[in-house]
Amino acid sequence: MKITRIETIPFAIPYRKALRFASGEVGTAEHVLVRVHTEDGITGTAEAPPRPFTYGETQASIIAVIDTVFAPQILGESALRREAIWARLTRTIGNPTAKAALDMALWDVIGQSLGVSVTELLGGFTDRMRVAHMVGFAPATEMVAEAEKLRAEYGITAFKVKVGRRPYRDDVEATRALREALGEDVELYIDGNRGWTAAESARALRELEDVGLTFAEELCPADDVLARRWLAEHSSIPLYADESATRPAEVTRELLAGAAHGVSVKTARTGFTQSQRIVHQCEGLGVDVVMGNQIDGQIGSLCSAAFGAAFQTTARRPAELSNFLDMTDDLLAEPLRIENGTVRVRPAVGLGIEIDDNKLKHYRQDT
Ligand code: MUC
Ligand code: MG
Repeated sequence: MKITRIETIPFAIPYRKALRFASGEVGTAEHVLVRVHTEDGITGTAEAPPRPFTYGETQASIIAVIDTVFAPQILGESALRREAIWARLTRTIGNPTAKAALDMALWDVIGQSLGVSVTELLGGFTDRMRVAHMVGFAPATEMVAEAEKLRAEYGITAFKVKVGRRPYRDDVEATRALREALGEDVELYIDGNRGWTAAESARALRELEDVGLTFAEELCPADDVLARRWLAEHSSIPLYADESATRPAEVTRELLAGAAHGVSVKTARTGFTQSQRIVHQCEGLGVDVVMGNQIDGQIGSLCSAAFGAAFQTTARRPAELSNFLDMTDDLLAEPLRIENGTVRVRPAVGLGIEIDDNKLKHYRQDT
């Protein structure tokens, strides 16, 4: 199962409505399709979403690092030697979504070669994931209308509310409006993308105490080390680490620092190999996880669902899998569907990613 060729294809698909949050916004999915070809004719597929505001990667940097640094290190190697491949990739620091896409494409190759799905290969806990939807910045009435529409059309009953604006009271009002409109049965949690200071976060959390939030994610920057610890000690709502905990070592640091009570796992940045390590690390420590969203397209959401369904710990709570719904189109031949608030894992070998060639031709930017 020698790796013979690696393709990196830039493509751009516009969103109907941009997703806005404290660290940036995404109005076009300018992603990279990564394909790993092997000598037996098997091709593994994944996508890398550049998020410069979170990881410093761009579409051009992802293509450059894969083509010029990673591909020469792994061409000719067996796709089964994931650990050897990982050891080579991690000689280079950073570039998380480039590494993750390669890793997921390798798992796709292995699943196809064994005739099993990646979910079964990883653990096979279940065949579906409940869905949580991220609601981006907008006037409160629009945020409420979006959540109501997603509940009515797709049966989604868990929502992550983007916060981190100034003044923080705007976000408190929007979150409260969502609770009032959606009722007590809906799950709500918030994500600040490092937009507030610890003091602002503490005031906002206090004012949101009666809103019944499940948890609050990344309210202030990871570099505010003591302030985050102080916040975690004083918060009655559990705090989750997202962009501060993108590697097992960072997970350890955030948890031992007392800065977080739970961890967001994103396959877009830790692939399946590193995500699995983080999940087991959290299980061993008795720390909860949530399957997060890197503003993934359908391919990335399918990968995230395939991983989340593999483990009891990740399948326990709704996964953020629905923001592709705001894209005008996608590359999958058979679109990903959300029904009754759930995504079903594809009953296919590998990841079950089949690309629509006409769509790829239309959206790719390199021809
Ligand atoms: C999230 O959970 O933060 C926004 C920025 C990013 O890195 O991911 C998204 C969603
Ligand atoms: Mg987040």
